[in-house]
Amino acid sequence: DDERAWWKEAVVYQVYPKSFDDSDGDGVGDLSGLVGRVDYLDELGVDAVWLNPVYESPQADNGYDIADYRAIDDAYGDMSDWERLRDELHERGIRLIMDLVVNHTSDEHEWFRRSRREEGGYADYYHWVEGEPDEPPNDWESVFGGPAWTYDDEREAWYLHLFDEKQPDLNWADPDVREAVYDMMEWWLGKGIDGFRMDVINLVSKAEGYPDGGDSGGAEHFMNGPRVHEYVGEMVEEVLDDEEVLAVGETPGVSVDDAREYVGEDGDGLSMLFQFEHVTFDHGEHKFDADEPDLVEFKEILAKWQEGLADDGWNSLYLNNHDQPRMVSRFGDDDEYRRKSAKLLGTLTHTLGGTPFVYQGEEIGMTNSEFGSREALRDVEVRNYVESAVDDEDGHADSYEDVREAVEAMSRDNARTPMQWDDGEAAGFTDGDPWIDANPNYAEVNVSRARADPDSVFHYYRDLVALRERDLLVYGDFELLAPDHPSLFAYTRSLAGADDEPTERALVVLNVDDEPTTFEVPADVTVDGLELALANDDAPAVPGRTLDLGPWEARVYLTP
Ligand code: TEU
Repeated sequence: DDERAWWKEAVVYQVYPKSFDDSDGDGVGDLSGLVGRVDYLDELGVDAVWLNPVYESPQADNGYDIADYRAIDDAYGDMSDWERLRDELHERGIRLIMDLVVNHTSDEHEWFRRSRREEGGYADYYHWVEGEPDEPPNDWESVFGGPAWTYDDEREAWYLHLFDEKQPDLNWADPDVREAVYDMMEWWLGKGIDGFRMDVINLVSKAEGYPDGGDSGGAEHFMNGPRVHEYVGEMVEEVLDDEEVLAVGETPGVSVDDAREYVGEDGDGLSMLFQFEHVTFDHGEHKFDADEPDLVEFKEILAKWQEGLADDGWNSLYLNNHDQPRMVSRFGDDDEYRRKSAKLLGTLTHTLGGTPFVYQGEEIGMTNSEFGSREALRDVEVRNYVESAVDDEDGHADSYEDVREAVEAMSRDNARTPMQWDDGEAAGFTDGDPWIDANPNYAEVNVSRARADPDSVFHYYRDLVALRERDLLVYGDFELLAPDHPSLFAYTRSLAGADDEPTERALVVLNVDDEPTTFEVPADVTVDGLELALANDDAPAVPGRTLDLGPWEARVYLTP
């Protein structure tokens, strides 16, 4: 579907409020702090903000455990602060996308309280299974480790939680649950939001009878489950049938074919998905057993998604978010070539087809941090992992030191260290004690310094965001060049005119390596008419047929 839409032409900025800006000195980021930074987002030039959860929550999973969907958690401020944020963003033409977390609630949600007491109408709001207190109903595993079931003494039954035990899964088979979710979504749309990012929306349907999963941990019985398209399609029909409203589904484990069922012409009607293939291919047994990412495989995956959704559906483009390590550490070079590789990776996400998502701090080349002791860790996922690896009888490690490198490489806490505003205490994030330590490199890596340096990642990102004004980069066809080249990521984009002849062309060349690379442009790629639009190094204004690229050099050539 080649229809235009604002969310196809947008660059979206993801704000993790807990770590963005703390205005009241309690060490936790808040909405007022974010309001004070809206001009910064405007200067970057982004078109929309995706705000991670700010709803009432006991913070077992940093707000992905919601106790009241219609209340702002005190830690972030109140509803008037939220309305001020909405108005400040809208005044600058920046849209606001809220996080929708409806696969599960907090166990402190009123619904769960009533459900465990089997109070009228709420008894089936969650997945309850009778049984002996020492024998879970099946072998499903939680994403955060351990069994996906907890025995509740009050109701004397097991309840399902694909994540933490404080995040009981809602039972979407109960039509009252679906109606309650749709009512809440309508309520937020009524407050003037511009869309939703839907947390693990492809997990909401669980196979009847909860059959054992064997070595998949149960995933085949709840990932893209039996009624998922009935539910998502109904949600779109009931609440989201307005093209102007962005609906981005977070869908771990989907293939391109699965994706089309959610976003394709004949699909459920979502706008786009966050798929995970390019951010899990380097995992071993699990994320804390990861290898160096292989570029050829990385290119293959991204090209597959470019081609796979080219004519049916739409891609999101991201290398970073609050669940992933910092891209410059994972896919770039966070040492000698930090800034250059950060610009190269930003060039990739802003010149592929789809909607680029910039995660807070990515635009100044923030890197992974250090977690010298397990006490420095905050995230439930990594704390559970360290406990299972080090403390448990059958754990594979003798001490934290044995797992520290893997933890520092992949922990979600890497993405949650405070946004680095300046070289003051705690990187200017808070006047108090930050809830998580700032990255030790904040004196060098911070917004204030980046703003003052015309050669910074920040100013390069402003140029990238401006470059996205070109339909060529938003809607153009993608073709990967040199697929087997071990260090070069090169591709063309082209926009055909009425006669199907390309009227606008782009050639993007990225040297993903700290060694120089020479690229012979394939004979069937036309270089005349191309001019340099953006580069992270000195580069010839027009491309020859042989391009000599320095370490981590990125160039965007296009027809003006
Ligand atoms: O993440 C879903 C999810 O699958 C990720 O947790 C990912 O699988 C994991 O980090 C990889 O090890 C969403 C939210 O983005 C995440 O922050 C929440 O923790 C999770 O759902 C539960 O709400």
